[in-house]
Amino acid sequence: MKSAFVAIIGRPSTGKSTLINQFCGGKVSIISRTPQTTRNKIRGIYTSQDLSTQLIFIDTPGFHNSDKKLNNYLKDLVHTSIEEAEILLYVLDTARPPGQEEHTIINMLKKSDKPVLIALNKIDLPAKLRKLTKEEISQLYPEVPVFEISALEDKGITELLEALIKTSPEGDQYYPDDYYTDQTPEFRIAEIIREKAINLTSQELPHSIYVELADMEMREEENLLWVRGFIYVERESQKGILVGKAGAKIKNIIHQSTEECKDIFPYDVQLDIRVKVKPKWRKNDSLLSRLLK
Ligand SMILES: Nc1nc2c(ncn2[C@@H]2O[C@H](COP(=O)(O)OP(=O)(O)OP(=O)(O)O)[C@@H](O)[C@H]2O)c(=O)[nH]1
Ligand SMILES: [Mg+2]
Repeated sequence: MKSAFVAIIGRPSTGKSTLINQFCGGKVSIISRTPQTTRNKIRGIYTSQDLSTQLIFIDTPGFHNSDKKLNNYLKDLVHTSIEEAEILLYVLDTARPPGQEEHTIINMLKKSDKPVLIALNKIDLPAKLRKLTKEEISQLYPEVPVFEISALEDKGITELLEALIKTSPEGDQYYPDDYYTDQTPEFRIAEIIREKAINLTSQELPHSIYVELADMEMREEENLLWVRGFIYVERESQKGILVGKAGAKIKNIIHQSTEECKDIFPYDVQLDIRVKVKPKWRKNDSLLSRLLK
């Protein structure tokens, strides 16, 4: 048996979460166009009995050079993921020019002395900048194998997976065959709600949102999980945006979240979700250390 922890590292919005979902064949990690959507170390599991392999992928927050408090927590998660992993998968977005962060990331990866593979993602998009990214990356990091992929359209994923398996050491199977994530229902539901809230609002609001569930109750006779939770924002005006006219926006967030829960859980999920204001939560250490891990 081969097994390995594989940390997926890269700048915000390069497609790391889309890729982990593609590897694991299910929704493990939430996705949005807004940078810094992922705020946790998210495990997704790929198991192949035929190939006697289990890979445990760790999706990480997009690495961004900023010293704001929340960002420092996110950067710490990237660092600890690199420490915990045996293989590092570095994902770049070929539709954007390589950024400042590439230098910091490459230095981090080189320092770790672990095997690194590079995935150049979004090759389904026009190839204008792809050559530039390829040239720059092969200069900065010449010895590392490079794979061109589209996480969205499932292109080049099999080849990348084969290379990861080749790189994996012998090891034990950590999770049963049918596991594709180790997340609790509570965490998954909160993340789904956050994804819908991000995707149904624009620009600045997503960074001000966090979600916490307060109560859950399994009603066996109805095969229903009842959930009460809160979407927190920083200001009254943001609360207005999230609630929407006559509650239309929050109703839509609840509706879309409930629909998605149907695809994931073998029971119905009923959501009772309210919006609350928590000023300056992004500066609150005890909250951040509870939320971001
Ligand atoms: N065209 C195209 N878009 C992609 C591809 N992979 C991801 N995207 C899009 O890129 C955006 C960001 O995707 P995510 O998977 O959330 O990116 P991420 O790297 O996890 O982002 P953070 O968690 O913020 O660091 C979303 O709009 C995705 O649909 C791809 O292969 N092709
Ligand atoms: Mg992500």
